[in-house]
Amino acid sequence: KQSTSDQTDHIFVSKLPPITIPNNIPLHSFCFQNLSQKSDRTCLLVGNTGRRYTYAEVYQTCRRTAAGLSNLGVKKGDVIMLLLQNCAEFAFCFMGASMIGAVTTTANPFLTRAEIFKQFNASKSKLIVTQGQYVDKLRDPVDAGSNFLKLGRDFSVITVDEPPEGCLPFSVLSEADENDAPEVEIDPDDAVALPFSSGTTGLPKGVILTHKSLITSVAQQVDGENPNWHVKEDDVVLCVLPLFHIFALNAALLCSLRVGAGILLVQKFEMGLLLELIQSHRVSVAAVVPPLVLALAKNPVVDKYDLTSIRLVQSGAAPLGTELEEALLRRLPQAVFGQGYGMTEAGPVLCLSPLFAKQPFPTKSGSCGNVVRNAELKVVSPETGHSLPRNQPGELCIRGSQIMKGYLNDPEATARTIDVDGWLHTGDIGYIDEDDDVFIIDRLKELIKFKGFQVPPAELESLLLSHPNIADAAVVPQNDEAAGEVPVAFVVASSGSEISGEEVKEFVAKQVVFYKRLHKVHFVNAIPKSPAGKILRRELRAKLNAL
Ligand code: 4UU
Repeated sequence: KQSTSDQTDHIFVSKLPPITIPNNIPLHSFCFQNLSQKSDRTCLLVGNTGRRYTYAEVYQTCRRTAAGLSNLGVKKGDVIMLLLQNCAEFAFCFMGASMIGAVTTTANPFLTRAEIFKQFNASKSKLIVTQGQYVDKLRDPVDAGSNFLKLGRDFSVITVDEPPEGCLPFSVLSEADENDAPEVEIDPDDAVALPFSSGTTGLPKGVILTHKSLITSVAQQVDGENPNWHVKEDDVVLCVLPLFHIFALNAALLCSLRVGAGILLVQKFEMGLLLELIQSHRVSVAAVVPPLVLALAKNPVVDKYDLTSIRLVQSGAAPLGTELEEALLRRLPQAVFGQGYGMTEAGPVLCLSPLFAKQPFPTKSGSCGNVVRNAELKVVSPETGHSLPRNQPGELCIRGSQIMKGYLNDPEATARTIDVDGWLHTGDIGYIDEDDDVFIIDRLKELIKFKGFQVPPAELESLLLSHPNIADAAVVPQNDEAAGEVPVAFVVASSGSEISGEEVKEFVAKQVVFYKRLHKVHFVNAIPKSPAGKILRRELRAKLNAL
């Protein structure tokens, strides 16, 4: 991207004063700082087993895991893949890897085998930590370009439960001698996390988040005299959103570790069980996505449970309507409700409701919050590239030490996203009003969000084009009550071929994780494109709305 700065740059910052952020230390040191003050407190509480780990136990197990990873040959700069539902071992591996300067790439265990290995190969992962039930997907040799990879021969698989044949038990990590972990020098700009995101365009890419980025993001939320996300050590934070996504990783795990709060790990979303756990463990803080707000606000079973312990609810990852917010507050009148606005590449948090602060500021319903402290926000006109004053919608851009270092092995995509002045372009259209409240009103980028999950149209389009009976295709979002958005396809059949909408849907469904499945297929004669060959997505979305 070219520079978008000019003499009259409109730059917005937080009302909260800037703070000093210790982002020159490694992430694990930051999260476990002041360990002696919290060592006996509950750190992780595993919902499905009831098992509790204190901060001292978690720290020690992370150190053992660091040694165990090192014993398996993982070195500084190497990548490990976590293919896990929420569990304590996720935290042990993530922090253990950090301790030896290794990097964690996180993936949804529901991904198909092809999706998993695309990420595995792109990230050059050395090993996979998963659950026994997913190992079959990892078994047959996979084509990694020129050579075939085979489980046990070319990469190790460690399972957190009973290891199937050829896999290692988790004890190889958790029961290693913590003194075996090598001492490594960690630079603040070294990578620590490598989540995958399609960003504003194209296929999923590795997002390099460094020690400095994640420390900065966490500090922007929970540090300072007036923390913006005022979670305290006597809070019990609900972690039901998947830790493989940046929202839960950052808001539920890293922020909670920093402040010394308890983290309730919920393995999978099941309403009755979730409510039971919230009630019995007196959950006080919850990070949620709009579909979960919908369930909490509308499901009659909620009335059977005592949820009065909840004091803070943060919704993020997708837009939330004001009606739903009001419905939730009728159910949880004692709670403070607000939004967080994040993006994997942004480190992830850009905006946070000022209602979550220790000394809160008022805000408006429907706003995704105010820009976080120690960061700059600007709104850029997609037409002119100039920054805009208040109340004028444009592309939201953010600058600060929290943003990603770049995409893995993709300097072009990095340059398209972070401009020469260091501004990260989000692809979201929004504005900032006279009270600093930020509103997101549209998406400039291709991305589709199904219940907060990323659905990259480019990935589905390339799959569709691989079908012999499909000549051209475009995938766009259609609004959906329950999911927010669902992917639908416009397809041009090859001349003389016959293919039904059902066949197209099934062809895709077999190859992708459930949330990327097509909900509808429209056959057309041609896909509208710009002279440069870009799909005119706006036109297709308008066509959908007119149907
Ligand atoms: C409208 O969704 C995320 C991260 C969310 C997050 C993280 C930490 C929220 C709060 C928090 O504390 O990341 P991605 O990369 O999966 O998707 C990013 C995109 C955004 O660019 C935007 O289009 O998801 C959409 N999005 C939202 N849209 C994220 N939050 C919001 C929101 N309202 N509050």
